[in-house]
Amino acid sequence: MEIQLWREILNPYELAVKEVTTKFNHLIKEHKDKGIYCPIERVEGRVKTIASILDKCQKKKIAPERIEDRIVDLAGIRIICQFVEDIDRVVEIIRNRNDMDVKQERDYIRQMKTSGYRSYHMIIFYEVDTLEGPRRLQMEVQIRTMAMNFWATVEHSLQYKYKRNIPEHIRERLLNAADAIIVLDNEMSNVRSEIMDAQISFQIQANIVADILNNIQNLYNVANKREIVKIQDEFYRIYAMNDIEKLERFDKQLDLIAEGYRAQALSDTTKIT
Ligand code: 0O2
Repeated sequence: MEIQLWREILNPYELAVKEVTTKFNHLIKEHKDKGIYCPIERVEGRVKTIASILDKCQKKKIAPERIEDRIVDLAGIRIICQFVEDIDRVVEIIRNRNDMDVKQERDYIRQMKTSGYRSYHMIIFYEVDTLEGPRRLQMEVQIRTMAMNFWATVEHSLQYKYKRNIPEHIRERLLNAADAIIVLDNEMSNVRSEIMDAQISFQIQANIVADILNNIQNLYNVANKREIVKIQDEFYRIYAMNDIEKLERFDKQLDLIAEGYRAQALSDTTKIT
């Protein structure tokens, strides 16, 4: 097939990967802004390489005109979670989205592959707008924990190195490692709520500090220098106390000060007119 033709085929898939990755990244941001725990740690996306497509066509005897129909992972999204429990929440999020239509689900977590591979797979339909009009494309979404991802990445490299014929002694080691990953994920699940609490309060604190700094920056335009220096010193003093409630109170006080300046500016304008 001509290179140009490959481009034409893969172009809409590139758009789909970009759009879906952006949407999930935005979801992470929305959680952060609201100071709530996000079940998605990070998102990756890729369009399958031509070499890998050719490889799959050969292996599965797929005719070139059936590529888009038979190869469901031309566009692939990988969602990495911190904890196994997060995976079900992400699956639910995807099932409930209006812009993604689930065609198939495969749970390789409850039913691990013989290789030791674990991950939750969803094939979805996703529509993109192209010059030629809307295109409804298939995409594969792989959802897994960071630990599962570590295992799969290493195993994938070994499969590549040994051309899918990994020697028996290495395969055995990989299976042992897969068992260790299950233990690790379970252990992390046991401290999940502790870790979540810590991460949420860290995020809330980061949001408050960002708000305070924003307020101080705005005050530079209206307040006098001496007052700003006083406010800044007060902020550093409270920040050093490591007390989120005190920071929150200080943030509210700053809101009131800013509000006072706004009211004053408004009455000054009314007086002039
Ligand atoms: P690549 O290079 O990642 O794109 P099927 O005939 O449908 O049962 P298929 O199409 O391979 O078989 O689907 P499956 O089994 O759901 O696997 C789809 C993808 O999951 C693979 O894509 C891999 O990315 C990943 N995967 C599946 N099994 C394994 C495994 O044992 N180890 C690792 N590391 N990844 C796995 P590709 O196209 O095979 O590979």
